[in-house]
Amino acid sequence: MIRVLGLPTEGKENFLKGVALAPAFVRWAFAGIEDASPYQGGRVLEEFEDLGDLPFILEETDGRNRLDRIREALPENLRPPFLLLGGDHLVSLVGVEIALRRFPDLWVVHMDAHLDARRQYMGDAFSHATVMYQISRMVNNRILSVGVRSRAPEETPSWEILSEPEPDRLASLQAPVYLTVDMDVFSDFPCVSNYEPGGLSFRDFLSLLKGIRRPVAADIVEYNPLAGPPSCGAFAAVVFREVLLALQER
Ligand SMILES: [Mn+2]
Repeated sequence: MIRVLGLPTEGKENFLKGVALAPAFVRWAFAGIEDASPYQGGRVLEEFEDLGDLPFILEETDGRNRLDRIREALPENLRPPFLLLGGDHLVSLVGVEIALRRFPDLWVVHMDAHLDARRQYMGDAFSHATVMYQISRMVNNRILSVGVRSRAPEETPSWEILSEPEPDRLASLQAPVYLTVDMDVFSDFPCVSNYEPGGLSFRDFLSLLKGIRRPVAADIVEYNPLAGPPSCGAFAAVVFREVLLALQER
């Protein structure tokens, strides 16, 4: 059974505060949408094991410290298949760590407007801006990034970045996949801390999602309920449902 855990966390370096409120908002909006997906042939969500939300982990020191606090707070029964509700993108580091224990050949599909490939950000090696660099070292560059449209000169990733949404490239992966969805990957989702114009349409997202053959764990991060209208909650809740359905055995 799929496990769901909310990680209400954000760091001192986050530009616009509020992403720690996302788990509560997604759950609230999720109660108001249908369990069946019109995008996945009417498939209906099965029951999942809800591990609840951790208490707020709001860090004013360094990211490594925040990671340790998240690790200490994780329930022992968190193992694949699972879906983490962030929180900022640092959450993915913990998610990949756990999925890797079970699947050493894990690949990571990374949907994001940003590369998050900095070595350091504001003097810190562990944050939403460095998380994919850290993950690339854990999975030996077995990452596919898609939706990226903002890149700092110092970001020199050694993994593959798709210039277009290519579901077939995702479908070529036979290995187990960890999916991380940074909500700023979407072109029409204003409720994020670091908005970038352009990006994936919801339909692009759905076809990419369907392209993933063996999803084993996922996270949805960087939704900031304070950054835009309440309707963003419904959008995020539908993304949550679609990712849960993708994790559900087909
Ligand atoms: Mn990100």
